[in-house]
Amino acid sequence: MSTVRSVLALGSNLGASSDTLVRAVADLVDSEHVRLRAVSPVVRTKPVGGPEQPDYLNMVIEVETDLGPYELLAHCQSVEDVHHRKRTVRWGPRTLDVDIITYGAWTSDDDALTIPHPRAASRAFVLQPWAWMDPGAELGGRPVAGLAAEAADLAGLVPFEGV
Ligand code: A4P
Ligand code: MG
Repeated sequence: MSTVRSVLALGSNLGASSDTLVRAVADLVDSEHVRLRAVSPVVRTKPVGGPEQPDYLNMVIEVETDLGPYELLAHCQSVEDVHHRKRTVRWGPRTLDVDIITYGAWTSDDDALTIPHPRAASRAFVLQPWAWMDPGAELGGRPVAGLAAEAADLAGLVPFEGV
């Protein structure tokens, strides 16, 4: 069966965020269709956009999957739901957000699933943990580490040392 490598970005700024991220990674790979390939460090980040809200914890993982892209999106959303994600304010605080950043070399401009994620290339909270996880990673033909270095929110990012 053919499989695809996909980078997923996780974020949380409500509740016990550190525990939520650990449990969400376990939930995402608790499927015979999804294998964990790599895990980034967790970073603490200043919120980008949206209303006044707490700092986030962010991380990325790389998985290998035989799910199609929309099946993977549904899987990610079901894990958000397990963690009581409520969709009220766009870019508002959340217990858990799981975004698909890349899905192999596949691209899509569908509003329901835009791949690569349309805002990933400018967000240090995605790019920096990704570059630490995979120093050779590229996005849109550019090194992820270089994109991270240029991202406006890099100054608000620090490694998370635990609670
Ligand atoms: N959707 C389209 N493409 C994708 C994709 N590649 N991955 C659709 C996941 N979903 C995708 O998402 C809204 C809709 O986007 C979904 O129905 C899906 O079909 P959502 O998760 O319900 O809403 P959202 O997360 O509030 O919106 P959005 O546009 O995904 O927000 P962003 O751009 O992800 O921003 N600051 C820091 N420091 N850390 C963060 O993690 N996150 C955000 C959210 C803002 N600021 C942040 C952080
Ligand atoms: Mg989202």
